[in-house]
Amino acid sequence: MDRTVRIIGAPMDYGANRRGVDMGPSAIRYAGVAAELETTGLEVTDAGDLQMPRAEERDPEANQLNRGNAKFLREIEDVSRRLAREVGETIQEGVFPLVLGGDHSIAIGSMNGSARDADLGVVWFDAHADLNTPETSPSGNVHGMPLGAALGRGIFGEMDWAHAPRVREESVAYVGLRSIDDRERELIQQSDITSFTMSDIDSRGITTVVEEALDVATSGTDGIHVSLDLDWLDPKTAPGVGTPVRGGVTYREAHSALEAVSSRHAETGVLRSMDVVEVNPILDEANETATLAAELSASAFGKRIL
Ligand code: NNH
Ligand code: MN
Ligand code: MN
Ligand code: MN
Repeated sequence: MDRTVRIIGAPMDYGANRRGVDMGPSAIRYAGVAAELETTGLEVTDAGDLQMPRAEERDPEANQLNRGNAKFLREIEDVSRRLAREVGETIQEGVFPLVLGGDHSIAIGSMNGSARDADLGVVWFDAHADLNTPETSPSGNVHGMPLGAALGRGIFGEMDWAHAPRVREESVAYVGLRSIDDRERELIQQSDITSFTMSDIDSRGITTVVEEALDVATSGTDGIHVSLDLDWLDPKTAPGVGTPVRGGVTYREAHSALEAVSSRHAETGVLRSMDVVEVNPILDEANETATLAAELSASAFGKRIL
């Protein structure tokens, strides 16, 4: 890859139901993400972390801005706005933004920033669909809503700007779903989103599925955003995540998938932005999940394992 990568830390944990995921950016840096990326010949810079309001210091009245049962929308709104600006400016400079989470609510900011100057396709590697809205969410956790927000599907109140009109349902592909809420299932069926579940991977193989997901996301768009939720992997391989779900992809499948992303980029230059989310080192064994996050980031940028 020709580009410079800028690491942007987004130590957000307001979107999930447990603490610790705010340490994700430190854990992934500690696992050597910059050095991993440099082995592919890329130039890597680090913009540091976005400032987060600390949970212990937050305004107890903040919940008055909630919509439906969405929790901490004020904090998430503020962070998303700043992250969107930073991602947008990074791309304008010709630099590639690699956003380290933090919980998956940060993808609201990443996608919004990346879609400012482009029709944006999205490949969503996740056990979960993250298509809830404040009206449909069973948990109120905004990390289950970033695609709902980007696609303009619910009423997010102060955060309705998060609707990114240049992200269209027909350019969004899920890979590896295995935990979908009932209302999300209906939303997916009514939508033009393409969904590849774990059973699609079982029957058709990771390579075919990822190639098709890339076809969906690249067709009729100017570029793609890749969102990698570490709970996409099997919890035996990636235990350090807040919401583990059995039956995820293996180490080999994960690498093969991200290598397919980098091959596609090498052919057509499609990759615009990426986030790596939900690493929770508190729940981890010897920083295993962050190490995997660092390695998979490098695979997405051209590192090869034989
Ligand atoms: N769908 C559930 C919810 O909305 C779980 C979302 N959790 C995730 N998503 N980790 O990737 O709360
Ligand atoms: Mn997710
Ligand atoms: Mn998930
Ligand atoms: Mn829309």
